[in-house]
Amino acid sequence: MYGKRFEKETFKTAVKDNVKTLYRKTIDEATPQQIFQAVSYAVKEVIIDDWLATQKAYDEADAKTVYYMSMEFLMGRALGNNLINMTAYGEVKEALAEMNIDLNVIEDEEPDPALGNGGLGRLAACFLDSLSTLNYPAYGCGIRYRYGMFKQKIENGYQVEEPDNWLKEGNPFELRREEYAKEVRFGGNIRFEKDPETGKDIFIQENYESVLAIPYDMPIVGYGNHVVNTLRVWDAKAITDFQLDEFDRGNYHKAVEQENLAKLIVDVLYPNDNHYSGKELRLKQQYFFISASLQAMIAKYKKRHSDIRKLYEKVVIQMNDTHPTVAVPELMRLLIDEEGLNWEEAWEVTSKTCAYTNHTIMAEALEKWPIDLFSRLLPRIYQIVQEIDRRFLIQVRAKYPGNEEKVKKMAILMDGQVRMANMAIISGFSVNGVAKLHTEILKHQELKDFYEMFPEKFNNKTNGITQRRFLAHGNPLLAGWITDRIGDGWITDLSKIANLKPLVNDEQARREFMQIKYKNKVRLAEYIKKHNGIEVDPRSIFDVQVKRLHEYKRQFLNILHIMYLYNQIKEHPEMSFYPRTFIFGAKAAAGYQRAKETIKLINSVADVVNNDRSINGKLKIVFIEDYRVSNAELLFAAADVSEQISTASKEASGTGNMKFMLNGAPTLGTMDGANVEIVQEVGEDNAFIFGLSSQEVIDYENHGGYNPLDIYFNDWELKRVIDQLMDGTYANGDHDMYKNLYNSLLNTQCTARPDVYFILKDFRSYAEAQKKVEQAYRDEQRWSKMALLNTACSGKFSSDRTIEEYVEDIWKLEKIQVPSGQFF
Ligand code: B1N
Repeated sequence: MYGKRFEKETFKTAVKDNVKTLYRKTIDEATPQQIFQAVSYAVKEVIIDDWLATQKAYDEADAKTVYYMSMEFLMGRALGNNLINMTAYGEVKEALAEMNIDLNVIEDEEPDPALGNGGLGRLAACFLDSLSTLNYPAYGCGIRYRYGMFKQKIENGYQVEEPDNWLKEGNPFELRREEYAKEVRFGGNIRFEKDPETGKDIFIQENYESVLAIPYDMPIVGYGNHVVNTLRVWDAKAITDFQLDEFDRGNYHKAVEQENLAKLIVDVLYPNDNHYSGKELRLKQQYFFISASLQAMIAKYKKRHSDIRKLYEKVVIQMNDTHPTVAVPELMRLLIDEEGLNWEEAWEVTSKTCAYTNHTIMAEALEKWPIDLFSRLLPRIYQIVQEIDRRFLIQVRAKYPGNEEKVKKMAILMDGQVRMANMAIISGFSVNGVAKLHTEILKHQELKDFYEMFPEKFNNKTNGITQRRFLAHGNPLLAGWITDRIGDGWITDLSKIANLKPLVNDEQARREFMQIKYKNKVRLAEYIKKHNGIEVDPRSIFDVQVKRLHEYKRQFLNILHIMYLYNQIKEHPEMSFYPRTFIFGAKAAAGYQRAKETIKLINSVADVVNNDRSINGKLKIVFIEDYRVSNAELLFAAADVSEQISTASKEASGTGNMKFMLNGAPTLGTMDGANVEIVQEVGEDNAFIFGLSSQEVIDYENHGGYNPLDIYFNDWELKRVIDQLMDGTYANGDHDMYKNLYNSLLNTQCTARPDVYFILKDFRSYAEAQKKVEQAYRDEQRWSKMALLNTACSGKFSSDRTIEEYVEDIWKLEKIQVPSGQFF
């Protein structure tokens, strides 16, 4: 594949040389971090040649390229993943071992690049992996945040946030590309003139502030195909030192302001998942990376093409939720003001270039910018949005004469706000949801009016995950076993994993499969011992819920049920009870009070239960600190049960659910998001489904909810659990600690609806499903079949499948073959 470059002796020499040139040290003197850097540079050197070869092949083919625009890319560590994809992991591991270096230890030296919150950002990362593996030309475009997702510490049971200084030691894989810098302008006013020669309107932005956007490129290595695409993330720098105009020269104050703006703009990722905060700085971030990316995209196009009206033949822009949708008016601006197109021409190009993915129906996540803020920050962009809106409303009124209700619902500008989703739907050629159920809800509820007007734009693209990271890298024992049994075709074609199905009836195979699961549980138990100081029994059921902390995801339901189990065990010590380990991992947005209280509750219950000797270790509760991509890989590999218990209709898709399934953990979940499709693939008997359906939830919501007191007063065991929130059992006698959580369920004083997420309503059904999990687990034969079947039926959930669907229905790309770049 790579000539001699990964052969042991060559690679060892490369590493030793790097340690020498970078640190003036011998390999024995180097620290693990220095070895990580040296190894990474050795790997990068090989990547660079393929990177060059790839870009050359794309140029020669004049290939159409997708630009995946996203505020978040949750990449996770690069070193191990790059080695896996270069099919050099084994060789390099052995080469390092010969120098007494453990590759796993070196991998742990790499900070997790965490430029994302949760599912949306991780999906973007999986998509890039698949695009490269499937030979499609692609750019990821985003922001090089100085600080990524905060590091979570647990102190006295509470979450404490610490800055994630991920660039502290330098990022060996990135490439700074100063020569492609672009200027981005904010604020000021727009002066309008007529060009004396052509008579055309000209718009001149005056009194603006500007920053310089500097791209950093990160290689995205495909699996075994020499393709290297680019993730381009933008840094900001003040422009003042070399480019103030006549009027501003010597304006010290302005220079300082622009310096500050540049620093601030890329300083930190907003740590909100599924929540819109409406901050001016966030809008600045959005426009900053979009304007820079589009300028670069157009410049690249113009190198080979003279007619900008044909732009859509060579590029397509996928907007990852509404966060990058300012791309629509910015592309219009560039085409009209910079490229000289008229409105109709620019509109044709823009509307054939832009496509939008919707990731949530949570009302609090909808981006609606106040018009005063939006127009002050982006005056020219605002004019363009007004014109898009004006022209669209003419269409609406023509189609629905006299129906001003429609206008109100569909307009972009309404009630003093800019509604970004409406703009994206109106302006793009494609609108997609991220799982079947979610897309149906979009079409028939949330976006009904738009579906009626533009049915042809709507389509579904059920999410997926990359098996390279979440099986080949994260679970090497299982990956090796699967390859022994069915060959390694599954690595690039996960549908082949269905070839494991016959093994479900092979007792020996099942035993081996469960032995691997056991070893992975031991590996996780060691991690837990080291990080939490808690002993857990790898023979107990590992029941895992890892995801962002959000009320709709219902970690609260999980912990209430654990409190209920604990009461039962205490009350009936003689009762047979299969030992269980409940594992949580979750970050709460820094300002999300109820979410933080839930973390405290989980940790407090853990303290009480884990230290109660009278229950003989039947129950253990573990909260994994700082849940992130690297420890996620350990968790999926070791899980017996996958908790996917969102209120039906609220989780657009979920992707953790797929990672558990791939690693052989049956789903305990509601009929929500992609769970529905998981059950379809694996069969109802191989999942544990409970709770209200999405239609039932929606019906209740349309009728003002339900009365949780009816349940509270009629279910004494549940009532006891809820009362324990207030009686100090888990709060050292403090009666107020969980007051907010208690009120969210029963809420007798507040104005909001009580139990918005139907926790009490679903409690009994959840407890019964948990009972069934226990029964199934006791039957080793049955459980091993179920677990193996989950892995064998996970083929659909590869992001490779998802990407092929995007390509076929939306992007229309061609596969480009890349020769090995080793001769550069
Ligand atoms: O996107 C994932 C889905 O699998 C999840 O179900 C969905 O919850 C998640 C605002 C979001 N939707 N919306 C966000 C993230 C950050 C932010 O600032 C919204 N995340 C999702 C992938 O499709």
